Amino acid sequence: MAINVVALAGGVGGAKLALGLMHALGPDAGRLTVIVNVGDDFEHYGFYVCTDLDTVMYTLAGIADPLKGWGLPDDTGHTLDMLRQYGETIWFYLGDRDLATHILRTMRHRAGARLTDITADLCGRLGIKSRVLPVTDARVSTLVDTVEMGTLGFQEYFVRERWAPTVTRLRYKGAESARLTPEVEAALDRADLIVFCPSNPVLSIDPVLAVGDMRARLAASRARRAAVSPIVQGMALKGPAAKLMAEMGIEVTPVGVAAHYDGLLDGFVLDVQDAAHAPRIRELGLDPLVTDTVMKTDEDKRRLAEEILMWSDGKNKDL
Ligand code: FO1
Repeated sequence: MAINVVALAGGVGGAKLALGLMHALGPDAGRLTVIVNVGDDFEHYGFYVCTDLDTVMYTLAGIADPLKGWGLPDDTGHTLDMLRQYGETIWFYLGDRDLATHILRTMRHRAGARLTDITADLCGRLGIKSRVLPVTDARVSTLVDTVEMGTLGFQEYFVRERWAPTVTRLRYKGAESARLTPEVEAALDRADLIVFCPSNPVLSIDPVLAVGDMRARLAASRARRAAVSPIVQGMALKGPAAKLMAEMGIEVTPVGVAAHYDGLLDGFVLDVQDAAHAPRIRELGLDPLVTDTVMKTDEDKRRLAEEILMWSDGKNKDL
């Protein structure tokens, strides 16, 4: 039976599972909607840069840099070289080919187009069959309060400071007044399965949950809802998730992640290496799916996605 799937995603980790879901759905790839974080978006040299949207878009189009997971492979930095020649300090890499995306997005946004429509157009031109939606068309900015450097913008914290400062609080500026788009609302209403990708819970998923009535809609959804742990063996698969969770007082285990999403899930996917945590996941009232969650190859991504699709269908409930 064909089902409608929604994936909530941030950047690289989320994009990997989104790709697995797209492949697993095969001819039904059009039934996948990826709802993407916009808290990392910022304006840089006048360009409207949406890193998570681009990472998901490039990944689903099969053109993302396979090593970094973001940007385009073998991109050149001539524009940045010239900026350096002008004496600019370059701390954020914008490749020459990647700039094309920022140029088109910025141009169309200045002309009044919605981020949703711009993204749909870019994805269409790249031949992506699934839908990629920003969670909102409003501007939401993740702000990072730190001990050492005061408040930093997300990319200043993440890229310029290489997530070294100690975080005391995260704020998602603009999220409360932002509204979900009608496209996001419709996708949630139609969904049979909602997957929280293994993205950073506090940096990537929380800013999605903070928009409008997202939490209430997820809590009330009739869909099967599962999250995939980005924490394996007490470590983040990528990036600062473990460091940040510790700094914010969240237990750095799959149980900590599952508890963080309190009231929003039916199931929780944790790695075989963390199988010992399954009973505590059950104690939270969640159905644990213990499997290989480390996605190295496209086959890994597809297999994990297939297992989640089967779980949602009740076929491997007791795993
Ligand atoms: N990440 C880095 O660590 N350094 C960069 O210079 C950088 C540039 C960049 C440009 C475009 C883009 O789409 C992503 C980029 N990223 C870079 C990744 C990005 O900062 C993070 O992946 C996400 O925002 C976190 O999910």
